[in-house]
Amino acid sequence: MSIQWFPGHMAKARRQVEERLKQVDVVMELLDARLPLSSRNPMMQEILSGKPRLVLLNKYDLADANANRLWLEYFETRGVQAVLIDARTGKGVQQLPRLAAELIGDRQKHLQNKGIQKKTVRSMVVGIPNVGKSSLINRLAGRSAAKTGDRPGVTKAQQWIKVGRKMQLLDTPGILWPKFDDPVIGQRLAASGAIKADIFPVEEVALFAVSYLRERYPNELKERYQLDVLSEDSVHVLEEIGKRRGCVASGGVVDWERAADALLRDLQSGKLGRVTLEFPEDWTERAK
Ligand SMILES: Nc1nc2c(ncn2[C@@H]2O[C@H](COP(=O)(O)OP(=O)(O)OP(=O)(O)O)[C@@H](O)[C@H]2O)c(=O)[nH]1
Ligand SMILES: [Mg+2]
Repeated sequence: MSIQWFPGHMAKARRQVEERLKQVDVVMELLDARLPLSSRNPMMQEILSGKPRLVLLNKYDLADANANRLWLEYFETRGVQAVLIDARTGKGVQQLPRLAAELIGDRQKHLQNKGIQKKTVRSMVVGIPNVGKSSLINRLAGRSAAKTGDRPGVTKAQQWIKVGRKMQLLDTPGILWPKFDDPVIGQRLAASGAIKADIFPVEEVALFAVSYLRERYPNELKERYQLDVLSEDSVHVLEEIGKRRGCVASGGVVDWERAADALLRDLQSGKLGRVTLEFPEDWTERAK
């Protein structure tokens, strides 16, 4: 299934980013460390080409440490500077102003040679909904300047936020792209919590998650739900999860929606352990 977003809304979001870009020295592109390429907006790649850019793999605390290493290597071998960060606790965030300054250093020097002294670095923070843009800005600013929330669509409009005297950050609303070429991208995004629950049926997303976890993280699945054996049948596994989590309707039948919600909540909050939803090997060369 491919999902269609509202084209008018997306066109507006794109325009807003494009308009601001002229004022911006460096872009911080936030990706979700659990699904770096599925959370990378292809439209952004077009708009941002030519701007100094830092790729930040956020929520690395929720992602598999081994996969984090593989993803860093992936970007490095493609000449893209990527950094693991945890915007919630601030791990990895401290180095960002320095990295941003280094990235734009040459340009600054060029301006200085012409006698132009730029006082502030302006940076735009972009990424899909719920990836942690506002959280990162609050970390860098050292105060709660931007509203954050555990659901997509919290930031509604662009907002400049001052960080000390030398930096200004532009918070932007999360942008998803109009159509996912590959349905699995939509499923991964939904499983990670980037897509509002009403777009995909929650049971479908949970079944996708179960079959993925059974393949890549069978022990985490077994341990969390005390399952001795993992059935080959994802529906059966979800039924067992529902029973273990007490998601049972009258007559003893499993309430699928509640079971699906429970599993996805566990996955998204890290209760299943550190889980990465895609590995570099899952992608072919088309993705850069
Ligand atoms: N575990 C973990 N949670 C994070 C991290 N960064 C952000 N979060 C959580 O993710 C949720 C979304 O954070 P926001 O900063 O509101 O995300 P956003 O990208 O601004 O979202 P929109 O404004 O909706 O586009 C919040 O519940 C944050 O606490 C992180 O590095 N690790
Ligand atoms: Mg936000």
